[in-house]
Amino acid sequence: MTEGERAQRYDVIVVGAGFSGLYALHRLRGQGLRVRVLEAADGVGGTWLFNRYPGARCDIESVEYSYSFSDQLQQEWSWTELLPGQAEIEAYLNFVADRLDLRRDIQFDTRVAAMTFDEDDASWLVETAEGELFAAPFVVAATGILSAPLDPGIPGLDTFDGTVLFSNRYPREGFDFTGKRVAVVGTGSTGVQAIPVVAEQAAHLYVFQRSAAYTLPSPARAYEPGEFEGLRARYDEIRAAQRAAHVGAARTSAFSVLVDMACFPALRTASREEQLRAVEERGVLGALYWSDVLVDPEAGRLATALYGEAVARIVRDPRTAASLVPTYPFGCKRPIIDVGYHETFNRANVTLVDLRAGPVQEITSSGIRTGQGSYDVDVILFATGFDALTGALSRIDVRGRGGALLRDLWRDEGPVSYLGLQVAGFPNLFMIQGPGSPSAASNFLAAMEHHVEWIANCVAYLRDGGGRTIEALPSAQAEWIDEVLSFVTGSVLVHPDCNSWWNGANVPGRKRMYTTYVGGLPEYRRRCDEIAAGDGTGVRYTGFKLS
Ligand code: NA7
Repeated sequence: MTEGERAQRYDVIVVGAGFSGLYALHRLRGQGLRVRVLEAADGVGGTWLFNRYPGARCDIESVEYSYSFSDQLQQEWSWTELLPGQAEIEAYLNFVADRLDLRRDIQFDTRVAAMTFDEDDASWLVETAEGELFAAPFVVAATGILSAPLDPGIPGLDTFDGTVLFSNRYPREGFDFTGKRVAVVGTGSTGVQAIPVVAEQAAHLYVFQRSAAYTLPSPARAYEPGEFEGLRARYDEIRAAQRAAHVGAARTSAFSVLVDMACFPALRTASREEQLRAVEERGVLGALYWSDVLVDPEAGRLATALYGEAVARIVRDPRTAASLVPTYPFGCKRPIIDVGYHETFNRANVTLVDLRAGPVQEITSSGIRTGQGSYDVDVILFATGFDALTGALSRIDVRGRGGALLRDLWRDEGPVSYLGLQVAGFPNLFMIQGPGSPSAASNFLAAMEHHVEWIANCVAYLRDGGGRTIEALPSAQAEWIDEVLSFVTGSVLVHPDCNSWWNGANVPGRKRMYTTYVGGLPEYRRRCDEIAAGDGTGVRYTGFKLS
């Protein structure tokens, strides 16, 4: 018996049961397809299942960070907070899975290890880590953009006598930091959210900071009585505004700051008095809310200095305050919003270890040794981020035409794709939020729903006689990546001092390349629709080869 004959056959295999995988299942199943979702975890939720660290919270408003495709779901679910916390999002995804009866087509505790395209059969053979085989003409990789944890790679971790925690694999039962000496390593969005919460419990908290973060006060709060009900009655209007918004979010989000800045005067022409007044009135926001900060490097430098002044008004110890000022321009990393982050450094039980003064050298049995001294702790919480965008698929042996490995292609050429939906040489493999799409620079939910619908329509077209395979043309892929890069050339997003998961520079050995489409979701949707409609001669899916 060949592997193909042994395999369980479906019309579509979906990898992952997070936000994307659940909607892909619902949509494709609704088209009468036999769909199997393979999920490594024991429940639904994807990234939101694993990232249960203290303070984990979404930075986009709940009424926009939720499915819009079903008014029934919208009307039946009640959000309790403006920016939903991890637990509420996990509960929401379980509600959706139950309400849409999705679990019967999801196989949990099943990690996909390899996917190989069988050119003769025009189908994918999917092998799990447990040795099960599945085959389907189509695979939808709903593997998430922030789902492949990035290990810190610090020597000696296995010698540590205390407890090691990872924010992106946080224990389901939680962890009590009370009375413990704790190290948090990493000050990205995750560290910035966790640090104030851990500080309230720990006997002492050491924050190991490699790069300082620009962080702005979060508007997180519970909804007032009746407030959400008022919003729920206006979902049509809210979703219409969201659809028209450049980033797929028209209300409060971490992105609003970038949009709001444009409404303010220029920093370069502001008088010193105006600058100080801005900081006095709006704190750190006053340092950054100027229209020229993102577009004029000199204004960016002034804003960083002003941000330092704003931080120094909050953080009492001048050395700590100075350490909390970034050395790269604002806007080149995803904006971070926080609840009491800077204030936390005024606590007597919190110490900032600025690794610019001496990097981490090793983990010892009793703690962390750095170039500036050793720190004995009971617990180390790593908030060191992800191998984002391409990491999850790169960890699977994805072999396309001629046995080519996707991870090798991305290693050599960078994270290339056509529309972020397909990669040339990998027919019938669809990605949700692949590199080259608006994913990381948008409201993931809005971008994801569009991708699922585009893919579902494409599969329907093929099955209706359009062809057995669809495959991005290398020329179309190259042109698309050129276009994606053209949006960011010379911008703060490709600043050489900026190492982030947005450009892959946070992963040792990965090619540094910013390939998120920043032309806006409405324009991206228009382009995708235009491509699907074809060139007007009856040939659909421009830039793809259908056969
Ligand atoms: P990020 O934003 O990638 O942040 C990771 C942090 O960890 C960042 O401060 C890193 O410093 C730091 N880091 C990584 N490796 C090390 C080592 N080895 N030693 C010390 N410090 C290290 O990930 P997050 O999880 O915070 O957020 C990711 C996204 O999730 C976020 O943007 C939201 O969209 C949700 P660096 O900056 O590289 O110097």
